[in-house]
Amino acid sequence: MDIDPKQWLRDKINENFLQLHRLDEVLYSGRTKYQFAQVVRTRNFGVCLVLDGKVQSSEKDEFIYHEALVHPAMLVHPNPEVVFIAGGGEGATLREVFRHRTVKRAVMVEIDQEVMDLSQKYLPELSGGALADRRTELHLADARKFLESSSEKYDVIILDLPDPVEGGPACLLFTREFYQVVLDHLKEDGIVSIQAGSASPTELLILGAVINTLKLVFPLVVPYAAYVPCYGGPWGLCLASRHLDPSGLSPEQVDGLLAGRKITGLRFYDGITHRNMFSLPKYVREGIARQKRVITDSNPLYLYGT
Ligand code: SPD
Repeated sequence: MDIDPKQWLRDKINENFLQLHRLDEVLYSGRTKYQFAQVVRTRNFGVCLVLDGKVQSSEKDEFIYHEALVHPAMLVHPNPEVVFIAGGGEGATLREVFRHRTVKRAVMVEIDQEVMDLSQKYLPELSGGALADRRTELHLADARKFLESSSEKYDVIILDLPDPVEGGPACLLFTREFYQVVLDHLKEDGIVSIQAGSASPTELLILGAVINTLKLVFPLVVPYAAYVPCYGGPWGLCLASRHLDPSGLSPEQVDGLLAGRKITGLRFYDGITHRNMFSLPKYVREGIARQKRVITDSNPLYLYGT
């Protein structure tokens, strides 16, 4: 097959595995201050934001990732009022956070103004107006430096980051030192939700290492996964807290909690989906248990190949 780069976007999953998206149009392509950004219209997934060659959000399936990242943490928290989001420049994580009417304030810290501008220009429906919500407090900054320089504590912290691509802006947001900063900024009942890399059988290094690293800092770490087609496979997520564990909630309990918060309009997440996400397949449980790697500032872990 001809893979003319003008006609195909290559998302390099690893050195031996490319995911190709047929392109209808390149809407933007250029370097921001922090990363290489593209906005493309693909035949299969519609408009996509691509950072350092990796699809971050697609028009057609972004709801899966963003609902999966946000709602388990928000629902298991008894009363999430103040939420912190690291990254999430498209505004879709913020959109999902505001489905919870308990939220009084959402502090979002995104490093890359150009990513936010591109998302607003080409994918405005992802934020759905959430960036202009009066409860939104937006900061253009490095999320780690922001937290390190503040003493505020949050009910829920959501790390909506790109993969730890070498030279990219997220590498030091996957380390033990950063996770300690996150714990220090969680209230007693607080919980953090983290995008934690692929959950495909051949790609479990990052997920396993993130879990090992979180376990050095947090009393309770609960991994789960959702299949996100535009990421090329099942995607790993993690919840970490002092004592909140949503993994045992039954479908009826989850649906009851959603109804109690008057949340409607979800396309992915409900009680049955919750049970599915927290029932990791055997190969994932065994694969992450085999990983011994821990991620530190002095020994960071980079995504294999970019
Ligand atoms: N391999 C792509 C993983 C992308 C995870 N971050 C997505 C950010 C979307 N808000």
